[in-house]
Order: sequence, then C-alpha cells, then structure tokens
Amino acid sequence: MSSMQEQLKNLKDEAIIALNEINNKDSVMQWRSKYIGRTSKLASVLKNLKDIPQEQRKDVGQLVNAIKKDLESAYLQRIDDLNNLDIDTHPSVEIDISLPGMPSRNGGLHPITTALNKTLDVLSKLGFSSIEGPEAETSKYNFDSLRIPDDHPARDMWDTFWLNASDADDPLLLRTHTSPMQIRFLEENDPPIRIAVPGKCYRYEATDATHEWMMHQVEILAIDKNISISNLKGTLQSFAYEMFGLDAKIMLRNSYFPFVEPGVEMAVFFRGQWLEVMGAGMVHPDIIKAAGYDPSVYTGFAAGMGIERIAMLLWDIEDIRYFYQNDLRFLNKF
Ligand code: FA5
Repeated sequence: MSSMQEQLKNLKDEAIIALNEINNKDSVMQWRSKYIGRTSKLASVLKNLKDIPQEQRKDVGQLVNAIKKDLESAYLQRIDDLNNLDIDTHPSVEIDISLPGMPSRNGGLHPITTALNKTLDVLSKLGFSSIEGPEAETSKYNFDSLRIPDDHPARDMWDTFWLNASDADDPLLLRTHTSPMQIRFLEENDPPIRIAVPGKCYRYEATDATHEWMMHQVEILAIDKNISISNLKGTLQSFAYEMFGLDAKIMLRNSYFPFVEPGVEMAVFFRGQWLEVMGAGMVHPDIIKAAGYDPSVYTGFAAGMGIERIAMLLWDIEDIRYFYQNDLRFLNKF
C-alpha cells in the first residue's frame, strides 16, 4: 500500500472517530465541511490527482471516492441519530394528533374557464375543432371584410377600443367579436370547414347585469356543399340541449348581422325572461365569393356565442359582473 493510500485510510478513521464524538447538529455541519466539503483534505487529494504517479492514479482516485461515499453515509446516519436523540431527550414535546389539520388552499378553475371548456367539449362532439386567433385585430378583419364598412350603422353595435400605434388606413383595435376569424380561416383553408374559435372580446360599453366590457365568445363556422338553415337550427338545438339539459326553453328569432343572410339569435329562458346567448346565421354569399368559392355550390353557417352568458345559465348567476370581481366568497363556490 502506498503512503498516500495509508494517509487516506488514516484520514477516514480520524473522521469517523470525530463524527461519533459529535452530539449536536451544528458541529456535524462543521465536520462535513472539514472532511468532505469543497475545501476538505479529501477534495484537495482529488484535485491534485494529476500530480500522483500515473500507475497509482486510478487506485487513489477510486479510494478517495469510496471514502467520500462512506463518510457521506456516516454523516447522514449521524444526523438521523441526532434527530432521534432530540425526540428521546425531549419527551415533553408531544404531538397532539387530535388537532385539526391546516386546511389546504387548492386553486381551481375559474367558472368562465370551466364554461368555455364545456362549450368546446360539446362543440367537439358536434364535429367542430378549436382554433384561436388574435385579440388585437385590424379594422379590415373586424369590420370591413365582414361587410361592416366605416359608415355602416352596424358599427355602433360593436363600440370599440381602438389601439394607438395604428396604421391610419387599417387601424388596430381590440376585437369586438370572434367573427374576424371566419375571414382569416377562410383565407387559408378550403371547405369542408368546421371550426370553433374561443377567445376574449372587448367592447367599450357601460356594464350591467348582462354586459361586461370584456367577455369570451366562441365562434363556430361550418362551410360545405349543401349546408342549409336546417343544419344551423339542428346544430344550435343540439348544442343547447347538451349544454343546458333537455328541459331548457330555447328560442331562435330573426336578427341582423351584415355578414350573414338570414341572421338569427338564440335566447334561453332564464329567471323569467329571455337571455340572448348567441348571434348566428347563414354565411353571406359575398363572404363565400370573396374567399374564392362559388356561393351556389358552397354554403355555410356561423354563430358567435357569449361564454359569460352561458355560465350565467349553467350556474344560475344573476349578474355577469360577479365573474370578474375576484371575490373569493363567489369564486369558492366553483
Ligand atoms: C356578435 O358578436 C356576432 N359576431 C355574432 C355572430 C357570429 C352573428 C356569427 C352571426 C354569425 P353579438 O354582439 O350579438 O353578436 O354578440 C354575440 C353574443 O356575445 C351575445 O349573444 C352575448 O352572449 C355575447 N355578448 C355580446 N356583448 C356582450 C357583453 N358586453 N357582455 C357579455 N356578453 C356579451
């Protein structure tokens, strides 16, 4: 055995003896840095391994590592022993297992997220796959391509948050509805089309029990050969029954949106009156034509539904503003 190996073995013996004499945790920490820490003798042997004659290098290296491992486990064992000693030497510290535990405060999904997920689940069963689009939108997509020109009175229906830093010819805004994704998707994809587009929309308007300035919509768009208004009606009816149950009272009545012809809206009976949950209609032939398809061959329907309104129906919430007041007394119920 080389003298180096002998020295190492002695060092290990010394370390073990010193460790066994320690009876508090602070000294164990000091012991650790003296014998196995970064500035310990062991560490310096490892660092200087290159100065050791070639033929011994491997053996010494292995020995240092083995000793280090032994000392590490002796150290952990000692900590364990000292911990046990703590309990044994302080019998007055009792653990009262009858005390109630600390309640754990788990987070949960916001009701609007749950309502949105449920909506997308039902739509997926009806054949619609989800895709998202931009919240900062250009006027072209939010209005013009949807047949809502600058001076059109329908622009008033979507009171708008305009963004600075905009191109004067095609100003940026916070989208007022998810309908611009109809145009964006049609530009890039060919029929048959069945999409659902979830996302936030913004309107610069006064809030009340059924209106927020920020809300979520899900747009649906179906384009194919031979789609008729009965497909729209059937889809909306199946959707409503699946979402709200077979005893839900639903109504389709005519409505006006420049990008559909004819247009409808769907309302659900809620707390003694009809609550409008979505606008819908047959995609206007001009929009099909602008996308490059023959409107006498391809037809389709679209709808835009309000998720906050759907959530009101799902949980019988009387005022839409509760969703965004961040009041735990409300949110904890979900
Ligand atoms: C639209 O936004 C049309 N883009 C819907 C559409 C799509 C029509 C496709 C035809 C074809 P409307 O402004 O009615 O329409 O809004 C649609 C739904 O969004 C409403 O029924 C309502 O559920 C919800 N909604 C609209 N404004 C608000 C608001 N301020 N707060 C809460 N929900 C709202």
